[in-house]
Amino acid sequence: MSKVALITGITGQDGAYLAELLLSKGYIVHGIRRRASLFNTDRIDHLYQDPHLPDTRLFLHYGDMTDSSALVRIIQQVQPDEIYNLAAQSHVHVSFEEPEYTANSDALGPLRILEAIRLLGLQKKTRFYQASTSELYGLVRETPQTEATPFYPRSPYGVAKLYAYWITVNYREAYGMYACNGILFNHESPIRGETFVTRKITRALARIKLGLQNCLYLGNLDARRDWGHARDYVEAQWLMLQQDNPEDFVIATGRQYSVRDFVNAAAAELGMALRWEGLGVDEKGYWVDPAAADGARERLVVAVDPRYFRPAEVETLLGDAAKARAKLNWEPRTSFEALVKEMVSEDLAAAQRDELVKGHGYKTMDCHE
Ligand code: NDP
Ligand code: GDR
Repeated sequence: MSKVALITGITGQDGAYLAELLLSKGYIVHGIRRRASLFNTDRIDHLYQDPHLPDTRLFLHYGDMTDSSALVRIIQQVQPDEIYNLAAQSHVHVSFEEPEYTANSDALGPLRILEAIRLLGLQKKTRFYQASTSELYGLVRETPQTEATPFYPRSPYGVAKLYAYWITVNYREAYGMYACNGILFNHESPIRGETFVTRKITRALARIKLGLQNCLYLGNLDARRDWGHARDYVEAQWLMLQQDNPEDFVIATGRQYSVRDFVNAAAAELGMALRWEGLGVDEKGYWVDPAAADGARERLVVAVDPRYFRPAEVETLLGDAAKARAKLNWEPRTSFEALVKEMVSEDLAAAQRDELVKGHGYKTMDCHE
């Protein structure tokens, strides 16, 4: 008998990689998607299976983390062996602008699912994974961060995820549920949302290189993160639900880079060595573009825009995944260099397609967030 999994947030970065992984393991996969005015299933279109065929193993349901009745209906219908709660308003900066909505979807959303499991009498059958985050550490108290490091969130997103973390622990302890938190550090990929800093950088630099965009505006270039690959991290999510006992795990690479390092690595991958000038808000990155119309003129390609500063910043994160290594036998497989290379290569290919479209007189879209 195939196991049945339910993924909230299946249309997001992790949801797409996890759905692919679970299908490859023979699971029947159900996903919750939101109604949108445009198609929002781009990331999972390659996994689509004709629902009219008898051996279909991927099913999508309309629902929302803010809508308890829809969540109960779907869980009752699907009777999942495993629920992966990945859905969230996941943008830290946006959470300062939409704090109440962020709390509703990211804090109360997981509670709604846990309650649905309990009220439907599924607490012995259904295992629950909560997408917890290194943002819980916020103003870090020790480095590197482990499962025992105290939390100090710095954004409405982090605070909402703190509630979600503890309600997951609480339901595990109170009702004996198999519920666990993956405390995942930043993980990226070519299908990372375009407004997160890594993807914003690889996409913009590829477009600048091809003359489709002039400048990349960023916020805090000194922020330091522990960046891994989403493909590796969803494997850890699955492993956490396959153990004898539910536990919480840090998932990280143990290597740390600044945003500026990421810009330099992506630029180097594109053959654009950058020269930096100024400090803080004056900081700018120049590139000597050999193909520039007026000879070897230096072009401004990166500038700081204070609009991207956050009201409270998480300056530095570095994880220690020793527990996951020991108990889950999990290791990150993708290096920082390989991650940057893969992201740049896919964004360059996309920019080349846009160049072709533009060459035929059509307008292409820019992304400024
Ligand atoms: P994405 O932003 O790419 O995906 C979020 C998903 O949640 C999308 O499918 C989105 O739908 C869905 N969603 C958002 N709000 C709702 C809602 N109210 N109801 C139903 N669905 C909703 O995030 P990632 O894939 O990067 O991250 C997955 C999870 O892991 C998130 O919870 C995130 O907070 C957490 N996390 C992520 C890390 C990372 O570095 N990527 C690190 C640590 C934790 P739609 O496509 O319609 O927008
Ligand atoms: P983060 O990721 O906030 O860590 O949350 P993000 O890529 O948004 O920011 C990382 C760091 O880069 C700095 N930064 C910028 N960030 C964005 N988005 N845009 C910019 O122009 C920019 N310039 C500098 C930020 O200030 C920050 O310090 C991600 C999300 O996936 C969360 O859901 C997840 O929980 C955490 O990672 C772990």
